[in-house]
Amino acid sequence: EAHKDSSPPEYDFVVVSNRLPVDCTVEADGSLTWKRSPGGLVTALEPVMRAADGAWVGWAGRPDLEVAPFQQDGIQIVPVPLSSQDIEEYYEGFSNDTLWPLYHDVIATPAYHREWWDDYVAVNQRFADAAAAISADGAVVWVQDYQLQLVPRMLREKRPDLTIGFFNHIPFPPYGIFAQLPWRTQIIEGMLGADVVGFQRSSDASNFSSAVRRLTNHPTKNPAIEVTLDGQPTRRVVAKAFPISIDSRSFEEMARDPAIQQRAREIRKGLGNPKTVMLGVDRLDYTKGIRHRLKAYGELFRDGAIEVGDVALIQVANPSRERVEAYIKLRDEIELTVGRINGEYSTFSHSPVNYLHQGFPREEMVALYLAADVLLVTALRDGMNLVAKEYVATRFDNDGVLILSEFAGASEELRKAILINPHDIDGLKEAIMRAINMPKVERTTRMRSMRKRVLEHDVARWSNAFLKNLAATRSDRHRRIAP
Ligand code: GDG
Repeated sequence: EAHKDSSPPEYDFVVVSNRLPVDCTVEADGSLTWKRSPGGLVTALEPVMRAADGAWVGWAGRPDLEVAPFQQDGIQIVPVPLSSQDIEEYYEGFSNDTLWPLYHDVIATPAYHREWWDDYVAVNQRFADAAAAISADGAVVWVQDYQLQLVPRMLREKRPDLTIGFFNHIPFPPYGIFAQLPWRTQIIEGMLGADVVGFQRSSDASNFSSAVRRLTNHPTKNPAIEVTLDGQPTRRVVAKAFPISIDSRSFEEMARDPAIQQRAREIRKGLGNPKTVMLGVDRLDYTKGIRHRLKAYGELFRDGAIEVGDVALIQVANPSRERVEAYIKLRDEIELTVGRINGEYSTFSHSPVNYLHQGFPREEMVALYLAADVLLVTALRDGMNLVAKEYVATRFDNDGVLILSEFAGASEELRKAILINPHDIDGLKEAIMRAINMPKVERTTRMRSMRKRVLEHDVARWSNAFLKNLAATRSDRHRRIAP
């Protein structure tokens, strides 16, 4: 589309997220190159972007980087700069050391610092301004996740013509926990700037509605919230669940690639072809229950229920938030535990745990999923958990056993997994033994049913459902202005 040179270009569909869907590398000569980061969200939104003249607003992942907007693979990229202080206060601080633990049932203690909050407000305003500046009249703007909860309201104040969506990728906590937040009312009012507020599970949506009832005078009637001003209703917000998913077909396609299947065999061979390969794939995060998993696993060796050589666990712990104190401590604890288990039960040729504090290419991840007889998802709290869905999508052979925490959003859909409470170590041990010994017929029945769900409910279906609800609120709004 042609734009006048004097005015900034305007877009009909704008996505706003903390991170852009591209990664930047600085070349030897100092120039920047950009590579698309292959997340499900980009894959799902790409067709929408192409069809609707779309732009993506977000941070490029490096401090103090001022880059002009550019086009990448048909998506207009609009970088928002963050200073090292913003990274410390808005990102590592308020987002990842206040909101993240608070929203995950205070598994770690949230830190409350007024300077962090001030910077969170300032950075949210920067994102809102950037989105407001490039949105066409009546555009649809979709804001993503907990780092940007104030953006919907800030945008609406500047641009009442916009249709605004917000999706929270992580859980929304019960009011008794949320109430700790000194800025709880501002957060709620910030999110209510959106026309549709989406969550992973219906319990997250109802926790949000309770917080609205406790903190504001806006009447709620699920899933609607009537936002009032001086007691007069002004507009209607819809708060409901839209469980996110993955680009299921692309995982299945990769799994059908003979080179990746060969790689899966090599991985098993490298482990000494044990009877059972178990796998964990997580960002190294205290919400993922990695310690609980290791505890159960280690005890099974101690009990003599499993033996080294017969069973091997691959634990991929993708480095994450490495400057936040709780993550530094967690890494030490996990590595101590892994060292103890291996020290105790390794032989010269085999180790119980193959621990990898590394990230891998997607092809390697798919090979790992194919190589694993059992996938362990033991999150103490997780918005959805895409790893569980990726494992299922990969297993076109209808084999493999998923052990899945009840506290991950995915457990609402993947009912045929072995569902566990990760706090119950004995229960977890039983689940592991059951997975190891599960007959092939049962594995197939369960995997088939889970695959049906994941292949039908993919990420495109998720974004379509959200955007359809968003479009419906727009027509509703027009009706209400001119009945
Ligand atoms: C948040 C919510 C919600 C991991 N290691 C590697 C790698 N990964 C990929 C996985 C998966 C993604 O990262 C992780 O997604 P999860 O959903 O499991 O967890 P979070 O990062 O905590 O995501 C979560 C999600 O947002 C979406 O709404 O489900 O609940 O916490 O795709 O495959 N990918 C590659 N190498 C790795 O080493 N290539």
